[in-house]
Amino acid sequence: LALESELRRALERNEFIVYYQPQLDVHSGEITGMEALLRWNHPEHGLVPPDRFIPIAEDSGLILPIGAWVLRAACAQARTWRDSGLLDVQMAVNLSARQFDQQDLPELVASVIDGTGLPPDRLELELTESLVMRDPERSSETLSRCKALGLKIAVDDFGTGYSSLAYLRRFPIDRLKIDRSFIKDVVDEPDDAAIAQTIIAMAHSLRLTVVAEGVEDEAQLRLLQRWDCDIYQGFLSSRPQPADAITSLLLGMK
Ligand code: G
Ligand code: G
Ligand code: NA
Ligand code: MN
Repeated sequence: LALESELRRALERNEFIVYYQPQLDVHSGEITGMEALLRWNHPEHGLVPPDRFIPIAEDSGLILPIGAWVLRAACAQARTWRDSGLLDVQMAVNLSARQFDQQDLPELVASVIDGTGLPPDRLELELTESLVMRDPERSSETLSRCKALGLKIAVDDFGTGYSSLAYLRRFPIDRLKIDRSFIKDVVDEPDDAAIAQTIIAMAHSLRLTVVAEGVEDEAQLRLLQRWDCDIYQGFLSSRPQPADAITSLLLGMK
């Protein structure tokens, strides 16, 4: 309960901050997107990672105002980068279960898109595989209503939820993110390599793009190139960083 009231205060006091992690084309190395990742800049404890407070925010319902804040902040930042001519790519924002269950989610997203002036196709919503599969009928309907706004849908942590790709394809999704647990040992574990390679091939045959998460070294990247994965994300390229640091990075690339 203490943490819950602290979270409520954190929102009022503007203690949340969005970090951004670039997503890159596996072959060209070009930045093709950014993932928005929430942090809490606690006045005493410093930077608090999301696993430490999102579950409490989720249980208390505070994830709704917090999530709306993240969505607005990330879209506004994407618009700023776009207007400055520094970067015009997709901004990926994570949604939790409570947000996905929100009846008026499409209206909220529409109001953020309108309010920030970000072109709708520059926004991507990330939902975990297990969340999408929890209530397939309902998910399908919610996803369709969101897609009608013109945005993109990515299925996060793919491979951990035991759903078949063929089944998942019935949903209006654009992209799969291979969970980083498969990428971690992809060089040394033949089973993980087989899984990753199979996900990539099957996703492509279903016209989905594939993002590999948690890429930390060159050997992993070389395999992803060989298997023709589309996009990667991970410490090899960049850790999640505040907007200012990303802006410097982009300026340095000009
Ligand atoms: O940034 P980090 O790797 O520590 O993120 C840990 C977990 O928190 C990931 O599962 C990520 O999807 C989740 N997460 C990060 N930012 C957000 C957010 O804004 N909303 C939600 N619902 N989850 C987030
Ligand atoms: O569940 P989700 O995919 O949203 O989680 C993203 C999380 O993965 C973030 O907390 C981010 O900090 C973390 N992350 C991003 N790149 C890497 C990486 O290369 N290695 C590891 N171990 N974690 C990463
Ligand atoms: Na994610
Ligand atoms: Mn993930």
